Amino acid sequence: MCILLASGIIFSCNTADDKTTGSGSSDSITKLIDTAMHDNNMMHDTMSTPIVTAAVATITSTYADTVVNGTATFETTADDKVKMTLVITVPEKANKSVAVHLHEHGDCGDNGKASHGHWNPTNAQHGKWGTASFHTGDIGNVKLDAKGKGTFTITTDLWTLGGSFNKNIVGKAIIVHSGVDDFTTQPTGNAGNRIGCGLIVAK
Ligand SMILES: [Cu+2]
Ligand SMILES: [Zn+2]
Repeated sequence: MCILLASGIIFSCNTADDKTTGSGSSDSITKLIDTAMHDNNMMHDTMSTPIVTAAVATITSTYADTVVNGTATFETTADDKVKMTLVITVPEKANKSVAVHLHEHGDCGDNGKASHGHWNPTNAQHGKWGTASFHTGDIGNVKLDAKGKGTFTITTDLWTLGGSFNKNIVGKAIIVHSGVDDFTTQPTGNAGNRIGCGLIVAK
C-alpha cells in the first residue's frame, strides 16, 4: 500500500510486513522526502520525530501593544498520556477568558497567522474538547483572574511528544487568542486575534 500526499511526501509501507500481517502498521512506515519540496513547515509537520519525555513552549506576545506571557509544559505520564500544564498571563484580559489552541505550523510570524489553522490531523470539525467532534488542537478557553493570570491542565492520549505526525505535538504552535472560543464557528471558533504564541520544542 502506498499513499501519495499532495505535499510531495510519499509514505511507502513496508511490503514485507504487509504480507505477514495483512495490513501496514504505522511502525512499518518509511518516509521518502521529495527533494524538490521547499515547504519546510510542511516537512516539519509531517515527519515522524523521536519520542521525548518532555517538551515546553514559551509563549510571548505577537502584538507590541498587548502583553502576553506564558509557559506550556508537556510531560509524558506513566500511562503514556501527555499532560500539559499551561500558565498564561494576559493583563489586558483580566477577569475574562481567552481561547488557546494548538495550531498546525510551528511558526509564530505575521502576528501568529503563520501558524495557519488549528492542528487537525483527523479532519474533524472544530469544537469543544471531548465532544463528538473537535480538532486535536482544540484546547479550549482559559479563565483569567483579576491579574490576568490563568492556569489550565489537560491530560490526553490524543497527543504524543514526538512520534507519528497525526499525534505528535512537538513542532506545533500554541496560540493564545484575544477572545473566547464559541466552539461552533468553523473552523476557528471565532476566537479573535492571535495575541500570544509559542513553539513546542523538545526539552
Ligand atoms: Cu487558535
Ligand atoms: Zn479548532
